[in-house]
Amino acid sequence: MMNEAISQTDKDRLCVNTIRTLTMDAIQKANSGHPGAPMGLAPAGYVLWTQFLKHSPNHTFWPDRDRFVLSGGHASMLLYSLLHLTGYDLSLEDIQSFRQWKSKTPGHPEYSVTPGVETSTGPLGQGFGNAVGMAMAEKFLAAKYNRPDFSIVDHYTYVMCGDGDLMEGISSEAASLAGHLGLSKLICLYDANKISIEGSTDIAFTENVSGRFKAYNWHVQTVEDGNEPTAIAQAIAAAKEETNLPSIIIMNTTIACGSPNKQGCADAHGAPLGEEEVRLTKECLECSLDECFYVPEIVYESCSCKEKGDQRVHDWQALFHEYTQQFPDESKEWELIMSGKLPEDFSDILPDFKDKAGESIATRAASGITLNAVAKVLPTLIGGSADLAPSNKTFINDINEFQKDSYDGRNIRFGVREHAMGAILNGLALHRGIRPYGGTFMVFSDYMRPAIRMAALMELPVIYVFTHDSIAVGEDGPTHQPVEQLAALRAIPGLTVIRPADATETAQAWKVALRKQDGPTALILSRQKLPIINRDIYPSASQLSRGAYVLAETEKNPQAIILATGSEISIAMSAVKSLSEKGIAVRLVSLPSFELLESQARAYIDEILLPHVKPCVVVEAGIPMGWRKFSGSKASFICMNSFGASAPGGILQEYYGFTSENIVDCVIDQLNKFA
Ligand SMILES: Cc1ncc(C[n+]2csc(CCOP(=O)(O)OP(=O)(O)O)c2C)c(N)n1
Repeated sequence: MMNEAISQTDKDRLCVNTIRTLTMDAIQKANSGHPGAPMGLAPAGYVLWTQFLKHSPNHTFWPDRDRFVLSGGHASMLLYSLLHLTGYDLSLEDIQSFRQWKSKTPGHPEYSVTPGVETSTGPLGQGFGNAVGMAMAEKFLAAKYNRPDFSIVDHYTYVMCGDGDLMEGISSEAASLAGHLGLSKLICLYDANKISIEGSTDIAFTENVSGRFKAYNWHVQTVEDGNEPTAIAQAIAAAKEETNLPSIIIMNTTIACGSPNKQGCADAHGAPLGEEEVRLTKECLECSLDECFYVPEIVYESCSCKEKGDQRVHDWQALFHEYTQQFPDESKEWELIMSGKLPEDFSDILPDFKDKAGESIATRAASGITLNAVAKVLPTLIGGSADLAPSNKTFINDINEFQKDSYDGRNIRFGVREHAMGAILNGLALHRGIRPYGGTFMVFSDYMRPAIRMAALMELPVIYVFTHDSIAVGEDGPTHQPVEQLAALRAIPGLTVIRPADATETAQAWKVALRKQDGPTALILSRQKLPIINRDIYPSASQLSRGAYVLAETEKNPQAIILATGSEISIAMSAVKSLSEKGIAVRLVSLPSFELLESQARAYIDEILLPHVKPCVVVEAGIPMGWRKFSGSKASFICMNSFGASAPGGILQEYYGFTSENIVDCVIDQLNKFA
């Protein structure tokens, strides 16, 4: 009865303030966290989630839900409060366990830990890039699968970000591309509270954000008082009306809004307010002082989105059912792509390069051939390169580009924006329905490393095509010659790194990458031509899936082992021949992937590496870091221990010891050492 007497404005205020009190209480209890941003963003979060966001707390993976990304992940308590209040499977007890071991409310939002969290955020700017990827996924899938009267894909992507996100370069890259592509269903709510950790943003960030986004071709609005729900609602409604450009709503907010002594102060960014200040704030907000984590019943009533969400899902399912009747082929394909599974005939289509045995092609070229073959049976394999498609061989022939007037295109032009490309690939994968890939020169994988790390952390099936993989790049010189990147990529937990030796291994590497549903894969490919191994003579390249296999062996009981990868395999093969002519029995192991090998049973690893055979030579044109676990510490390493140089690749290979003669000498040295 009492509830009916409360005006909408009062209800709104109570809901907004409950987000603030939950935030303060959880952070106080954990004795750590970031209260400022959630308190300032509470009105925007409340308005967006209860009035605009098309979501369903009971159906967290419903394909046509709006996506919401909290790019400033430190503001996680905002998201947890919204999830709890709108009806997700996130209880008050979960909120009370904020930041605790095994809780559903970790310090920063984590994908697959909390229902309703669409991506892991924390490294500033990544979420912004993810959101651009999600909005691209929506445009692509809508263009591909919608039919007149059947808009089965029709949703918005909302991203909330702060000053920190917009200071990071990745947001500039991603926003520039979003503007170019006219991603009109991407709406950014910018928390312009003018505070970051060190104090006022005036000390380092005085640019004209509005002018910047206008220049990117975005629709720009400013909400003068970001504490005013109606003004925010009007701005979101106007952003939705915009059908050509992505939108940013610059909301002038106050960090820790409501706290009498801490609002507007940098102190409130990343530390609990303190018990006394929490009490004073609750007093100012006219909230209950008696109980912590108190949520008035009327707040639950006002915020719950369960019923509305169930209805939306029901309506969508009815529409989709009708779609399956009218468009059986499309709907079958839709089910397949949303499941992430590969079509049954997928393996048959892989090139085997049998008729080319003995010829030479670069593994990057073999990758391009394989990509073009598999693209025929994988309708949502989409991707591109950071302006290096002709070099990376990432273009799918006879298929459109993904552009403003052709969202059904599968060739994405990322521009020279490696970092944003990485985050966008993650967004495409997070959206679901898409198998994304992206390429660049391997040396520039460093430019996208933070996004690769996030892909690995979230176990996203993203594929990286890294070409020009060693000093053999040659004339472009040491700036373009990766040396430490291979080891650095292998250092990322959960990233599968594969460096195939020839075209046949390259096709198999793609197969492994495409089959992998639970993590990213980096394909490490040569610029230079490499001989195609004759698989009628040598063991099948399909053994690549085990990470390592015996490629050549002169006798049953080898005296020494050579471990090599990628372009060094062909050199090692010729060394094996010379050694055998000298009567020395060696085993050459092709070891394209550490991670795949380490996932094998110990017995297999031992069978391949023969731990009792001590003499060992490792040949890889990268730093030797990481190899000792396979080779033993007394092995000989023909690896790189410095940067390369500007000269033709062949000369560099010779200078740095990547020759058959040097391998032979090293094997003989090893035999002497262990004699
Ligand atoms: C890439 C990256 N660099 C640094 C940080 C550490 N950090 C977390 S929040 C923050 C300041 C962010 O300021 P703002 O976006 O204005 O957030 P607010 O102060 O409004 O909460 C920094 C530097 C980070 N999380 N990610």
